[in-house]
Amino acid sequence: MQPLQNDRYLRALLRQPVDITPVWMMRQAGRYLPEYKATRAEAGDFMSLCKNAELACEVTLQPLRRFDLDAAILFSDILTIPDAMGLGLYFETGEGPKFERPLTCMADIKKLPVLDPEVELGYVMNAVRTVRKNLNGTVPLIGFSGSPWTLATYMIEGGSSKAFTKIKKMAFSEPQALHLLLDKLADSVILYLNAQIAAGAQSVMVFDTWGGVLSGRDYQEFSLQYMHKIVDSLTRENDGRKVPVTLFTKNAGLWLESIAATGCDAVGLDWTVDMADAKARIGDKVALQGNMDPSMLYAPAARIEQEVQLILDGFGKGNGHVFNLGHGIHLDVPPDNAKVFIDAVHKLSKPFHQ
Ligand code: 1CP
Repeated sequence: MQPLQNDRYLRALLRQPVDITPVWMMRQAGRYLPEYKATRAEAGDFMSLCKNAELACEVTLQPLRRFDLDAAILFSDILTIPDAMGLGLYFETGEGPKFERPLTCMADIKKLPVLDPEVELGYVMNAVRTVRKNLNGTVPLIGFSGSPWTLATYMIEGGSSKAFTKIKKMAFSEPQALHLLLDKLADSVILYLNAQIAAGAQSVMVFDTWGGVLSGRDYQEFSLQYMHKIVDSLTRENDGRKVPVTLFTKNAGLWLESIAATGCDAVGLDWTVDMADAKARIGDKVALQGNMDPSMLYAPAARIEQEVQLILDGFGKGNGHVFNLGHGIHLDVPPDNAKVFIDAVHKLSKPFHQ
């Protein structure tokens, strides 16, 4: 395996010095890129794209050909685990992911199989190996999973949700059923992420997109507790290098201290958090990833650059900042605006590392 040429991203996650602030974008491979749409059309449907290692590798690399990104993220989806558990994932045009057989009760949850990710999710590991080979040591590869809570929302709601009434009904009237599900999911996520690390992922991130719809107490009980278990059970070193772990809960600004206390290396921040405030609260324990509002990418170049400067000023001097958007890039953003953003981070961050 080639030695890593650009390790800024891994160094920043471990709060080590870097020359400029590393940057990548959540959902950097995807529908805002015309070349993605072309490859997706070639693959047929979305899951066929995920299951084809060559095409998954191609779309992983597409944003890196356009932009000066400091990391690649594996092209896949968080819903691979529920799909492998047999829930029947499908996509309806314009409506997002859906399950043919959502979970409704304890009996459904008891029947869920324990996954062997090397078998049922072997296609993900093949994609990791193919991407690592093709990256050829240029930048590190990020592996990822959904959090148990976020995966459970899709498995119980049967797809995307706004009010999360079905899963909350289970949480508050049949908590032992939901805890059994979350426990099974946490075990699967641990095996899944450790398999990605063994296959070559150089850092891993847990996406808890929906943890922020809970009260503080319920967040601890139904989401953070399980992410804590995951952090405790991951392989933290591979090939002589640390494998940093990032936890991202959207809308979790009130709970940063407890997220940092899990022992993760980095906390992902959405744009509702003030960077200077987050640094003062947890910057001595973890690295911070974020946090420009993805809608800022609709603005003129000068406004994007101004916002990058404000966030860099907020973090200030010191180690431990990975620049990112506060959530995924929107699908109608002009790719040139993403380039303005990425170049601005590199150009404007130099003085903070002298
Ligand atoms: O039609 C298509 O091309 C499908 C759109 C799409 C894409 C491009 C889906 C379906 N997933 C993905 C890729 C994806 N999903 C990545 C790729 C790597 C990257 O470039 O970042 C990642 C990391 C994800 C993770 C993901 N999927 C999350 C967590 C992160 C987040 O953005 O909050 C979630 C919640 C999903 C579920 C999902 N899968 C797809 C869609 C459209 C959704 C969101 C549905 C919803 O809003 O509820």
